Amino acid sequence: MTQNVDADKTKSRALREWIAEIARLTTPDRIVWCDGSEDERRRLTAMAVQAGTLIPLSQQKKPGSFLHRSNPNDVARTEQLTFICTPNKDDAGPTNNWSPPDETYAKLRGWLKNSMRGRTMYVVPYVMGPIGSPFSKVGVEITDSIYVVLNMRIMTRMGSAALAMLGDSDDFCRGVHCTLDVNPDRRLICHFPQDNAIWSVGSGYGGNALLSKKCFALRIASWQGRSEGWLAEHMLILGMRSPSGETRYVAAAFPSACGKTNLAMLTPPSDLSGWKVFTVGDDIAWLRVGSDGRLWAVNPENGYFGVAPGTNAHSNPNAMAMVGHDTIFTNVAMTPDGDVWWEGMDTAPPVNLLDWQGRPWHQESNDKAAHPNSRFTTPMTNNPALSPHVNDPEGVPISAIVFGGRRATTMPLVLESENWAHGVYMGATMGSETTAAAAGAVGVVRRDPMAMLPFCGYNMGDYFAHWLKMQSAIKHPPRIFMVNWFRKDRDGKFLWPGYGENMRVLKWMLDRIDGRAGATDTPVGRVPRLDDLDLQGLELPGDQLREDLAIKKDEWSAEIESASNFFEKFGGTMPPELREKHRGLAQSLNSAHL
Ligand code: OXD
Ligand code: MN
Repeated sequence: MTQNVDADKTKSRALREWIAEIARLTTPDRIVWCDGSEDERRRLTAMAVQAGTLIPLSQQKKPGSFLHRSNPNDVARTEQLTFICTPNKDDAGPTNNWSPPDETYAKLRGWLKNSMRGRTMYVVPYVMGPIGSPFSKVGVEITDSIYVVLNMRIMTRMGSAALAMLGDSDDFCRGVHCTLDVNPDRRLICHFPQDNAIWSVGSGYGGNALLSKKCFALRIASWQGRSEGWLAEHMLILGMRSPSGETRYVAAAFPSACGKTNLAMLTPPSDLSGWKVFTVGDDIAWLRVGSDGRLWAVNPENGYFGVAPGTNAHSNPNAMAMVGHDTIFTNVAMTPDGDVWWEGMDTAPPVNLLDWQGRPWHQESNDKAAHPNSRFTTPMTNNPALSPHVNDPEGVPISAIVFGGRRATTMPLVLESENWAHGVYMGATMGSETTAAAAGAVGVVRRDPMAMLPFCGYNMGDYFAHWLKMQSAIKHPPRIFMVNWFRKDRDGKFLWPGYGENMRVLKWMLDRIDGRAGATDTPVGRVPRLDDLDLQGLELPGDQLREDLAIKKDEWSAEIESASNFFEKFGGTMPPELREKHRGLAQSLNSAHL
């Protein structure tokens, strides 16, 4: 057993000491430092195939790609087992699970004692953000899972570049991950923001185990953002190039599995000729105020961990192209000729399919062939719509912020805020129906402010205050909008075609910002009239669109009531400015004739 960490691995004494400390606790048979090389990828992949962790797919149909089947008890994020462990309970706030740091460390240390005996400990250094950017941050994840190492290699800038960036510094996020026996009774995802540390035990699922993603880039980074004056958000970033060649950028927050990856790499309808969308990021944005007084965004990630079901040549042609090679699929179905399949792929399920658990599957079966939260992990360089500015050290300037949820009623297709504070109010009160990305009931409306409910690493009342405070630093703030692609008619049919057609809504936003498009004022925000939207070539009955844009008093009264109850949870930490906005809105709604 190697417990002495070679000085030649890193110049950072703090890193060497921490690795040695975790090795003393977990007593692995060997320690492997990951360098991120191609050679290493080949070696680890061969080992994962040998161990049955990865199943090779057909090299003709899906070159360089593999299938992983997880333990069936470990297929989604487990919010009830996710904790913010701050010394003071109030710092975690009423929407996070909290446990005291000392007690939690002691419990986890107990579970981890000798947990890597007979196993390999991988040390995975990684950078979040473009290499060389002053905004990028280093993390190191210790893990006993090859699947995690290979996914981290896709999702982050992993290996020697991270150690070079760290140098002799002690400033890195310390992530300890151990799968143990994948037992839900010994599963916990714990964050210690005051120590820049994460301990995740008992799960191999991406959102729990790839510690760079939700754990570091959102929960820990949101805490750091508050003290350093920036924002870590659950947002995609896209660029829209107009026919005249100008590119503008939008950052958009949606809860998990609401089509963020689709929107981030949208293909505009042919009727909007000359427009093109570029992806900067599909899940996370780090936003800072530039010296020009605008808000600038970087995508800290290097790949996509997207939901497979529903992805097809219509909903996301770019994603279909990018998962065609060098991709790790998790919990999708497998065809007899070594290809993958999932519900909503738009091809009939092939015969002799194996379901996500490797069992024979028949069309008559009541069970899904692919798990509803099955995923692909793909390098961003596979994306045909990748922005040429994705590695720009300063990021890209943001013209609009969009909040969105999955709502069958109430929320119109699009709503424009009056100003920053109103936009923050919209984000703070947003709600969405739950999806399969987290364990638990699907389809229940819950408040999910800024789509950050499961990801904010501190008290959300303070988080709202931080958002409001950012206004004074942003001289040229982006305009804030709310969208809903999911409103339904009385028969349960979607009112808006969605996918590529969403470009029409994004275009309206840019036209609003430039003063080219109209809108009508309502007590809850500005809404386009039918002829304010560019609808050329879209066959959509006027009544249907009118219904999609309607603000209904009874629905909004219920919405305001539900937001009031949510605000109550925060007591004194809820900023008075938001309470004031809420009261004003309730009053104007009351007196309006809608
Ligand atoms: C994700 C999620 O995986 O939000 O991005 O759950
Ligand atoms: Mn997400």
